Amino acid sequence: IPGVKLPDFSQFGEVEREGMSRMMAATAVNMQRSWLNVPHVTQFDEADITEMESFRKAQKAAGEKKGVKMTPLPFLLKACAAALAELPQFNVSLDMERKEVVHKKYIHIGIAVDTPHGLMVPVLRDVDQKGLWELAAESAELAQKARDKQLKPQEMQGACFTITSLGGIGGTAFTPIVNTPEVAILGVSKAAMKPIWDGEDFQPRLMLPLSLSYDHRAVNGADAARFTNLLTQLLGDIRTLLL
Ligand code: CAO
Repeated sequence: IPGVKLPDFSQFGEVEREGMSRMMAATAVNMQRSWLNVPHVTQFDEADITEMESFRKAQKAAGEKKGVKMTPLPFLLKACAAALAELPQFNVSLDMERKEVVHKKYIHIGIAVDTPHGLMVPVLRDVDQKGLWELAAESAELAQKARDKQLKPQEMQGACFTITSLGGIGGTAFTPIVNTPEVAILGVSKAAMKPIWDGEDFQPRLMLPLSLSYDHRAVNGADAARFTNLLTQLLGDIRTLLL
């Protein structure tokens, strides 16, 4: 690709140069690799999490006893694990050299963690086999290790899918970059109370914006709509996660 020729910025005003950290340089290469290799499409949807949130808030005392904070993230992990099991075309990698699709029989999910030294993506293993408390404790521990630069290389490997949640910060939607060789990533924005028509009236419902970016070589648009549909069903009635 044509390079970007930099002008001498000092002709426009004062500037200062600073070396990139190793992590910033590595992230830049990975992002560009994904951006250039993967034909990206992003599917948007909204999940009604009114009941999920009242259940989550009701766990506050139990969480204090256990020393674990229940955020929306464990519910998202569980719902994504169920969707990956139900729609296994999302749990693959493409081997373009051998013209093969690699189907994975395990469900490991990466979580994007914002740290002072850059973006890190620790991986929770066998998410389908774990409960919400276990996922809450493990994701908090991995996020803390990421912030403390204590993650081991194997704790950042093997993800089938990634969740990137900006819900604690804000925004209504975004278009995440697929963490190739995974074929999809779920972006989560900030839940907001909205008037939703129930057929007779508008009801105040807490709506969670979802942005699913996917590799269009591996997944087609109809499947992406099925995936976000399924996520909205699972998050809309978390009892279905038990089925
Ligand atoms: N909508 C509204 N509120 C949300 C929310 C959402 N979608 N998701 C989380 N929140 C709330 C939490 O409930 C919590 O509020 P309370 O203290 O009142 O319960 C608050 O926001 C903070 O949550 P958190 O961010 O500490 O916890 P989390 O489990 O939601 O997220 C983690 C953990 C590691 C994903 C997060 O800390 C983080 O690093 N996010 C940024 C990821 C990122 O940078 N992505 C971009 C990658 S591409 O450049």
